[in-house]
Amino acid sequence: MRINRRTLLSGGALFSLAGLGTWQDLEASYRLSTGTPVPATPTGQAEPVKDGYELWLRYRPVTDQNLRDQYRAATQSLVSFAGKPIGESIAAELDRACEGMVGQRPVKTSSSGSGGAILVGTPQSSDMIRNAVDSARLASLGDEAFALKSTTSAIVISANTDRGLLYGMFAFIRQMQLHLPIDQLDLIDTPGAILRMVDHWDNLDRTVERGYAGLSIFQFADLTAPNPRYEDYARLLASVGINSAVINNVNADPAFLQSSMMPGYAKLAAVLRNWGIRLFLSANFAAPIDLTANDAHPIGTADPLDKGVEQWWASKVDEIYQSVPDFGGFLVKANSEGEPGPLTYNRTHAQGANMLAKSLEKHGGLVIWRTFTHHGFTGWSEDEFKTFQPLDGTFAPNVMLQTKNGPIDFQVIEPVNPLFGAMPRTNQMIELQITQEYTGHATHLCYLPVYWAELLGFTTHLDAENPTVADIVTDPAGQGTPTGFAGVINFGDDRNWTGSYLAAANMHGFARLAWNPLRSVQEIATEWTALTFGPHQQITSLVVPILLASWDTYRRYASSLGSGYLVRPLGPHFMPDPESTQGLTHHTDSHGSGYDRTVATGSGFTRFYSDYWFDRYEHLKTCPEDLLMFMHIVPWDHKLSNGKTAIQQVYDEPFAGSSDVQAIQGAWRTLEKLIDHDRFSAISRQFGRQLLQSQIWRDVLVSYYFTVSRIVSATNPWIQLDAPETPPLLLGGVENDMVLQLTNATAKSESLKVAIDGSMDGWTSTTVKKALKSAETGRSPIKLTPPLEPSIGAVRFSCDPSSLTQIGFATQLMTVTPDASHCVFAIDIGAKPKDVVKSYASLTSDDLWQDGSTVGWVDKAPRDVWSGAAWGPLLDHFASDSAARTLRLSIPAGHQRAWMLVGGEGAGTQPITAKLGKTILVDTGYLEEGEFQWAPFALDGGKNGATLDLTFEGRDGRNWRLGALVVLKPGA
Ligand code: GCW
Repeated sequence: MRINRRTLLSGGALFSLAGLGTWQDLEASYRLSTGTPVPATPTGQAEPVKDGYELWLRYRPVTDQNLRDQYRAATQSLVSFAGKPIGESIAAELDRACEGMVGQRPVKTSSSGSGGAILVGTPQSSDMIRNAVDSARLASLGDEAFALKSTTSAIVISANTDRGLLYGMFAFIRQMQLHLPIDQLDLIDTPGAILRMVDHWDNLDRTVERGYAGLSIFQFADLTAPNPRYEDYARLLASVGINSAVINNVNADPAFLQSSMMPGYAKLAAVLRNWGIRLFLSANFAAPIDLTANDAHPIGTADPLDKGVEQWWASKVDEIYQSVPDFGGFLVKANSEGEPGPLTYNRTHAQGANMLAKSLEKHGGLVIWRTFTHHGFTGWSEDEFKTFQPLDGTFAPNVMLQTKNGPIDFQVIEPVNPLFGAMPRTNQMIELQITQEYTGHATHLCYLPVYWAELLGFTTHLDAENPTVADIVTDPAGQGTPTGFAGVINFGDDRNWTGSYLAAANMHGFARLAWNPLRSVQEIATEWTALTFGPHQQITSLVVPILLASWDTYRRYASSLGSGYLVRPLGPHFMPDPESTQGLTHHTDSHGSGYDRTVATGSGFTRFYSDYWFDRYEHLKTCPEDLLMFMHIVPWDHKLSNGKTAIQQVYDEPFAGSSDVQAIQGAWRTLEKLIDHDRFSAISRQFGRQLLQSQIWRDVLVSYYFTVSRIVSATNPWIQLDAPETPPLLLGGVENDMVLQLTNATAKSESLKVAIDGSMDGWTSTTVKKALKSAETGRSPIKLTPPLEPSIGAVRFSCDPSSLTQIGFATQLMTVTPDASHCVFAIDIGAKPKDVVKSYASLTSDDLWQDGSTVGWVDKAPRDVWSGAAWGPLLDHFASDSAARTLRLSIPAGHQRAWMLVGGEGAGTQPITAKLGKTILVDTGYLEEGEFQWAPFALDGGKNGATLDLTFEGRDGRNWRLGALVVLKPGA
């Protein structure tokens, strides 16, 4: 079997995949065909769903009576020859599924009787099975293949191993979940990739690097403690064919290898083993130094050629296998982004990997060595290839190289990493990022399988066979060569696992492509949608196109023409900030934009590909247009195949992408009757947030490109309100002086009248009048009065003439905090007096409560921290601690409204509660990275005033942080 998808990485091809017109068409045609107006209120007709916890393993009653009768009749009994422990999982899952869908559990018997039976076993285990399936063919397909066959009296699920049976069982259940017939089953299936792995970036303290769904599901402090979630996790992954899990971050704390962790690994691995999943660990290469530091004879080096180091690893590995006999091996990030590695000792990556491989070999373990290395932005796309390609053929047989799909870092779009196929004597794995670090976190819908399928189908043109990336990372010839897919998983301890309900589609899609990279993405998306929302044609016909177009929609507003890395490098990688990477990842000026990676004049990256691709990538004229700015600095007047100039394209695409989001939002609303209220409304809210964010991307990028180029859009000229460098902080309830920077990006002179938009409740402003010539920028003062109550978010301005297209007028992010004159307390927390917001009090770790104070920390104060993130005043400084801390306040009589400011990055995204005694005043829940929130609560000073102790605390002893506290005067 040779995979022979032959597609180019080109935007046109991708979008046609969805087979759609515009979203507006889609929504209109839906309404036309059904005659259904958008309902205003939930009807309650949809299936009830508690919380989305089941993901794609929902077993809802089959309502069609005929189908239900058919399923019932076919699942009367279970005859299973599967061994322990997987056989028990199979039986339990069939019970769950049949009970849920047809209201009966199959009776366990030892031979099939007259009623319909599910027969589970290898061809060797029973004559009936042997006769039913093509056992020779099945045998040739290896350990994980399975066959499903309907006979007159039984459903036969057969495989060569228990793991194969497990996958066959899930495939059978899926038929029923999708309401498909089960009386004609006749299929044999086998996975493409040998290792189908999820990589968790979970830390010991349960934070998740680039995680947007809460904390780690793994309770690392005590993995032996029972946790039903582990089993559900394993079931969910096994059901889509995942067979390996790396449970900790590649930025690995050496403590993960401490002996005290072993009992926990033994417990967890046993749960995973029940579901055919092998446990792997990320290992810190310097663990021998760290973990022997307090010994009588510390090792003091991690040099892979040092005998002591080698012995340390060998005995560590033996120790792990004593607890976890089927331990999978180590994943290693070495000499990358500050992680230790063999280069420190003048050894190669191969020497480092092979030393570890030796200790794992006798146990059947693997070393998965990441190739993601770079030395900052200069040469980022070249470093990895130059470091690893020359090492081809020098890695031990049980080493696999794990390579990110592209040469940079999980951008919206990148070319295929040239290492694929360039190391024919090395085992290669592809690393994809399911968690959406650069593709919108849990806010933007961005269905990545569409992109991944294109990457996997990329033809390398490296030799006469012309393998695709999929060929390289699977085992098309069935030779058992280690190959694989690793996906950086998006699971966390949020009840719905992935933060956003829709983001679960990326996990499902990753696994399904790892199983079969040739499967149509449309089919995969349809399967997920039907499993998640029920197999209703009306739902799939709308949701599937939404999924399929969503990556391209995101690409259009975030990465037109392959312009990449337009976010602040050391930030959360969520909001656009093109200026922060100017000169690093793009060179944008009045002539053009992009990055020169050509041999002729640039970094030479294009030469890493086959001649076929080199010839195309090297030249502006032949380079695929969706990668144009990745490979070249593209002159603004460069003509594209659609007849537009490059500048016109980077102007038009963000407008189109953002209006697609609006159309998607509208289309989604038509599903209100068909989807349970909780998920329907959560997803509606998500699309609302995505719409604002897409407008921010559009406004920031087009205004940036205009500001540097001063070229007026030929099709859709606009006027723009330029965003200030840091979001402003305004005082509520009083007049604030601000300066608006306005740009006329139209071809004519314009007289503009700008004021706060009438839809901004409680806000007033003066009106700015500004006459600007074409392409002119000017600044004007404005006086702005926000309401007293604190708020944070997008502020809208109106502009006359309103017929002009307006950029930036609805997307200015601002923080409002009440003017101190209206407050009992207006406290900027963690900031020294010199950094404090005007008229606010500072509260630092020095301010302990004393007699006569009105506010102060009791006993012990939290730390003062400066984020260094340039969020702006009030937001940059905060107090933080992992322990609960108490703030004593002396408040006047009466009811008072109070708010605390939370948010930021890292610990700022964690839930924080404020308590008064035992009463919880406020619990913030998790926040998005980079998000801030004013969390409201009420205080009561009684008749005579009161001294109150507020205790601030993180969830499960986690770090919390607090940026400000305001208490309004009674009646304010
Ligand atoms: O650039 C990045 C991410 C890091 C990540 C790293 C990697 C785990 O921003 O968060 O670290 O890639 O893949 O190693």
